[in-house]
Amino acid sequence: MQCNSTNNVRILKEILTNVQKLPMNTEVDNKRIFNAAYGKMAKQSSTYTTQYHAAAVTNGLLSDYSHTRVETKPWLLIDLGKQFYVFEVEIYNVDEKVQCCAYRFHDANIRVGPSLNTMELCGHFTGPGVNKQRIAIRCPTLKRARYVKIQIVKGTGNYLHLAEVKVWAVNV
Ligand SMILES: [Ca+2]
Repeated sequence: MQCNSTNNVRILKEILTNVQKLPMNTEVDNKRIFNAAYGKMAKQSSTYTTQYHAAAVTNGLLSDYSHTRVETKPWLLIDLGKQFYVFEVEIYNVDEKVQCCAYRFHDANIRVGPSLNTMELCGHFTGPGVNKQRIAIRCPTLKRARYVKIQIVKGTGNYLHLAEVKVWAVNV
């Protein structure tokens, strides 16, 4: 019994190690991971005022924000400029001491794709968000993508405002 139990633990450890390796692809194991969104172009479905431009989410500062007008399904789109292997989208919610209403970030789909008509779901955030929350959305598999779209898909009277979005990726 003792021997079998030890053996089972060893087998279980091997399985867990292999499962943890699954999301990674040997093609990218030795490549450097970086924030492919930094300094890149961004658009949003509408702009509250010019102070709250979409590219505020890719400027590396947590002190400024993108901000749509009130809509049913507001969205934010980041153009990485070329294709990368994307594996995680990291979203920084607002600081309520500067900007109100972190709860407004909720029920959001995070989609990625090589073109605007071939977007796939990377993950979903139900929320509602809390003050200065950092939300890491790990795609279930590596996604080859140039575009990253964040869109609130539930409810009405929604604003989308975020401090920063990092797109962790490796070069293709
Ligand atoms: Ca920012």
